[in-house]
Amino acid sequence: MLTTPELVRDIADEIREMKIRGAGEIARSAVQALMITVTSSKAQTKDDLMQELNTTAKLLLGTRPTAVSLPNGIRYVMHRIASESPADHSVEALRTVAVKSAEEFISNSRLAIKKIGEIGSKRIADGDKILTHCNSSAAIEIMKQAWKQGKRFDVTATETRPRFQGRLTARELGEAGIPVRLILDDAARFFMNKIDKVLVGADAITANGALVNKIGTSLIALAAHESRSRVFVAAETYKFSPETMIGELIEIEERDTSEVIAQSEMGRLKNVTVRNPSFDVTPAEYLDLIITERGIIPPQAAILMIQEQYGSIASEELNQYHAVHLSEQE
Ligand code: RI2
Repeated sequence: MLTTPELVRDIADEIREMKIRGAGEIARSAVQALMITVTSSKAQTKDDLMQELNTTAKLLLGTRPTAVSLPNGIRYVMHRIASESPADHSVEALRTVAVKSAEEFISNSRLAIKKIGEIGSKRIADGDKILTHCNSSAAIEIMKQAWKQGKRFDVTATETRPRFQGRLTARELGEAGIPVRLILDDAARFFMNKIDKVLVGADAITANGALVNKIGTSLIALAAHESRSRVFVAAETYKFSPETMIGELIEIEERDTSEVIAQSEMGRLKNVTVRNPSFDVTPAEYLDLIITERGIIPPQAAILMIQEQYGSIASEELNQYHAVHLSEQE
């Protein structure tokens, strides 16, 4: 039987190694890790329990830097603890609040995907030609619900190098009965003039309505813009970044170069360096709309969504979790 820190470390390792992946799933797993910390802690005082929670939070925040769902999930639980567990409450009361809010985040985030499916499927029409990139559970839910409603369309899925998440998408849609064409990432523009709608997920939405998503998304959006194909983003509201409202930039994760080229082959190349950014930024003007569980918004309304959700959280608190994040990176 693993001890709690080991279980939590396992979750952190699996997120880092992308055994657990997808912006929504890493947030749910991070919140699950907070819950494991609380339920198996032997702490007798609130201070000790908070210290353990902060250690877990730091560990998780240092795993993957781009998807803001992860810090937002952690913030959700920590904020609830701070606001619903006043100083005179017992350590047990703190435990109860932490578990309740973690369970709430996990179940709300799953419900959000279903709701996005419901709302977004209305924007899929019979006969549509859809292109998707990477492997987004929210985008897939839209297509699956539209298909279940009897709409008939086909999907072009990019393979999504270097980790080929597009194959997962192709398999899942194919198993749902949806016809899928799997293509090289580089073929996106070749097919774009036949595409009606590009539908992608999100790792982060910034205050100015830009989309941070899997590397290659911005090129696809550019090709869509040229062909006048629509670009739809499926994003739960916890993918919106409050830090960007107070001037922070989203950090783009750069993964190991061995994902691009084997070390042995690299060793034979002279004067060559390799770069492997995992995400890129698509400006708001290349996006048509963002489908959230609370409705469809134009990307320019992202700031309103952030203000509505985080208006009650003081900027010191946002800074506090950002500081935890940064100190972990050093
Ligand atoms: P859902 C993925 O990141 C992709 O960038 C995808 O678009 C995004 O998460 C959202 O996925 P990665 O973990 O939350 O494969 O919609 O790097 O499932």
